Amino acid sequence: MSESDTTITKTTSELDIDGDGKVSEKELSLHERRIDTQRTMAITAMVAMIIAPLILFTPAISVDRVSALSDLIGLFFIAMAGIVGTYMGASAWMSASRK
Ligand SMILES: [Ca+2]
Repeated sequence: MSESDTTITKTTSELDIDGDGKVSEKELSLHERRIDTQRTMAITAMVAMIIAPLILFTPAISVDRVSALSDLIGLFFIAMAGIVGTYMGASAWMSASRK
């Protein structure tokens, strides 16, 4: 068994949800949907981190309100950066483990 065969077997076993040894179209589409959802979450978090400060700097939001929510705003940015960072790290780790 060559190295590429081992890689294919490992990848196939990860995609084979019901454990019958074959990757069906449904299992493949579930895998693709999961990857698409994770990418959408990371993009949404990145866009939220760009849009949130723009909204906070508009005159519609009072300084008092921003001051009152400053702890929550800080946690929001940490959470969004965590989602983006985890996605980037997991993507890099998964592409590196395939080689
Ligand atoms: Ca299967």
